[in-house]
Amino acid sequence: MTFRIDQAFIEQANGAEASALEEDLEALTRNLRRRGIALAPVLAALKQFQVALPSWGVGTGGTRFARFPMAGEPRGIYEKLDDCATVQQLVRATPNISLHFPWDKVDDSAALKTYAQALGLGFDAVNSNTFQDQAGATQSYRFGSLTHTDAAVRDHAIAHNIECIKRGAALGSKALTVWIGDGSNFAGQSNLTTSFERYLESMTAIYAALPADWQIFIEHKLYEPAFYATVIADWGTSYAAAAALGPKAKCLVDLGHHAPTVNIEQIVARLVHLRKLAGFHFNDSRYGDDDLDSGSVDPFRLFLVFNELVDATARGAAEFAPAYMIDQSHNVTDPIESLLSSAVSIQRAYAQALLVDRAALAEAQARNDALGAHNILKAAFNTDVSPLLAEVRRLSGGAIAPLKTYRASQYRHYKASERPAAAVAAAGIV
Ligand SMILES: [Mn+2]
Repeated sequence: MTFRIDQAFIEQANGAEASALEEDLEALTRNLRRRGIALAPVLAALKQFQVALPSWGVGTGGTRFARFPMAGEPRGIYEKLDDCATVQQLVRATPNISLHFPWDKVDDSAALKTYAQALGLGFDAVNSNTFQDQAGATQSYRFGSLTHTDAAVRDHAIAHNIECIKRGAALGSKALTVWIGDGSNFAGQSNLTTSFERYLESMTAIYAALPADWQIFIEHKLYEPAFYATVIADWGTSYAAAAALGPKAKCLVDLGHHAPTVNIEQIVARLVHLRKLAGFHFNDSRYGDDDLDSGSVDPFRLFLVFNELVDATARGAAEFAPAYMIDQSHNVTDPIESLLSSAVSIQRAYAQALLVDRAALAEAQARNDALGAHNILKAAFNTDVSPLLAEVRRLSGGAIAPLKTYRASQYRHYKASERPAAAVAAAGIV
């Protein structure tokens, strides 16, 4: 018997929160009305918002040093889907799951799809993995994959990516995300030009295998595991590759994959302008690719990213349909709790961005009123939108207080006895 949180339990928990929510929502509605902001369109936009969950995010992550497993962790893709469904049940904004192959490989894709559908889940972009060797592999990625000097290794990596497309197509996915760890640890180790040329050649072969309605997302990352030079290190290289490949290729922005002081919202603006923004891997960081919970370190930056996205939508930017996904490593928390709170943080940044008075902002910018313009952004950022987010969850059947309701359900306690410890697949830090 698999424990699931009963919908009646959520309704009951909501009952205890309802009157406080009503009061807070009334106060916020009055506040927004004074500022000339209508609630209905904001609520409607929030109801539409979805961010995908990473299958590997429901397991305890790890660092380069260690992983500290917790009781009740999912032991395979079916149990991962159970946990993702629990997140979705409580927040109602995460109905799609992003799989990672071969970690989530199954023999029967149809059975997996049916199981997911029964839980109300679908599948987002699938991710390939050529940054580690799998048991029994005939080629090694020690010195690279799609950019390897040996054509046999490149072909092996290309074949894996094409297999990911086929597996994803069987599940209803529409995109392949490619991140490679290829690069060099020593100056002189690789030729900086030819390694990129080999990447383009390999990606061209993968691109040719995309179904008509598929896209390929190129994920760049500044460094790690290649600490001297990474082949796809920045958005410029990613854009060059996407432009060379064709219209189905776009650039994916993982918030942690930049130098600490880089202006990510400006990169977002550039990719929107170039019609090449694929979407996001959301997380937060303080030093590098820390994969911390979204909005936990710098919620203002997350807001500024969403400000660009809402601005692009308001302007009717062409070919603009970014995919949103969480990509985090949960080292010291219950992963479900981190995903619940991260999904809410991402929605919060979006809601705040929806409150920006764009006409007033454009006017202030035209007048070169620097502080006036800044204060318009700050007024939106400083608005506590918690009641709005709770109301959207309540209207969709979710929990007014997701974390509190999750803890009260004792979900993890039940899973600890249902899922005796077993060897768990490696954590994903990409
Ligand atoms: Mn990522």
